[in-house]
Amino acid sequence: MAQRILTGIKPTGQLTLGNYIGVLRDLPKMMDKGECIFFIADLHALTLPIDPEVLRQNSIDLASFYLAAGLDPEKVTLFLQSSVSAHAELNAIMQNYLYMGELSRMTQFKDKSAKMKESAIGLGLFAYPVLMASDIILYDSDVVPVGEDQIQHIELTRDLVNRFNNRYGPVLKEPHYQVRKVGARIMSLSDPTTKMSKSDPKGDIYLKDDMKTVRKKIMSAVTDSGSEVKYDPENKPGISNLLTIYAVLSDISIEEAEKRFVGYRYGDFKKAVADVVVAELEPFQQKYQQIIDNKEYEKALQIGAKKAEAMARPVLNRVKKAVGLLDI
Ligand code: AQP
Repeated sequence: MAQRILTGIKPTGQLTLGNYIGVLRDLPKMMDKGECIFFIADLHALTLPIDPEVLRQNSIDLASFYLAAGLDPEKVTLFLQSSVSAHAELNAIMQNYLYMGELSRMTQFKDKSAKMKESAIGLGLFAYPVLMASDIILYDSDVVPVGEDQIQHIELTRDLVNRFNNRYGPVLKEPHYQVRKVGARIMSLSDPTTKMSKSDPKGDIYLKDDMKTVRKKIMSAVTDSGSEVKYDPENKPGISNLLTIYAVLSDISIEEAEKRFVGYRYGDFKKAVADVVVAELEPFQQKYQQIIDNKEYEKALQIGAKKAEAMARPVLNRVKKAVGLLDI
């Protein structure tokens, strides 16, 4: 059987250049490497307060961005998580095999909950990795392409699979994560020591930003003292982040990018970075707009939900049988 490649993105906000470089840009290349299962993690988006209309719009945008990146809906399975009820059903089972202690150690939970009053932290935010593990397990996924921040959740999924299989026999498939060597963690342009994140608007480049705004944001990105364009994330986080963006979008190595900018002043270097970002985003946005105008996402999501349901149901049934749930 071809390997199964699965990834999801939450429609919590407008997609950033971080989401694009970390995951989205690579997805079309995977269509020939295995069976691709890509979804909009809309149930996950409910783990933090979100306006219903904003969630609807974000989900449409995200589906359209997936397609604009070059995915062929006939070749991949593209769907809304909430359209396939097996995700929630498997979650209800799997929540019994992950424990409070390990969930409370998840960095993403600690970061997100640290900004909230305890009385406002929903159970869904705490139990987020259970649903994420269920998403992955449900398709017998082999490979999960993610940005660096999601590695911990995949490791936890692997722990869950081993724990479950030790108890019930070889029921679940063990997934592996796949992260980019360069660009797995694009940093904020205003604070290059923190991750560029769609729910934290400072320092983001949004995939929907107009090109003038993109250029302005890059030209005013925080850089470092000194004048050399050199990759040194510890001492030059701002320049290193811009070099990373340039290298990935130009399909060259960091070393090659460094060589191109020997003797450049920061201002001229930033202009070159802005040029490659604009050259990438402008046609991407045009495709996105065409998909939105023709509502191409609707049919793609309908076909995808049916295909996903057909893949998920047998795995769910296998798990139900293993734990002793009757099938009458
Ligand atoms: N800055 C980033 N650099 C590289 N990859 C990134 N990803 C996110 N930010 C960066 C990767 O994008 C995928 C989608 O992530 P998600 O929507 O499931 O949530 P996330 O990881 O929490 O991403 P955000 O943008 O930070 O969302 P919010 O602000 O809603 O929490 C993942 O594979 C992620 O690693």
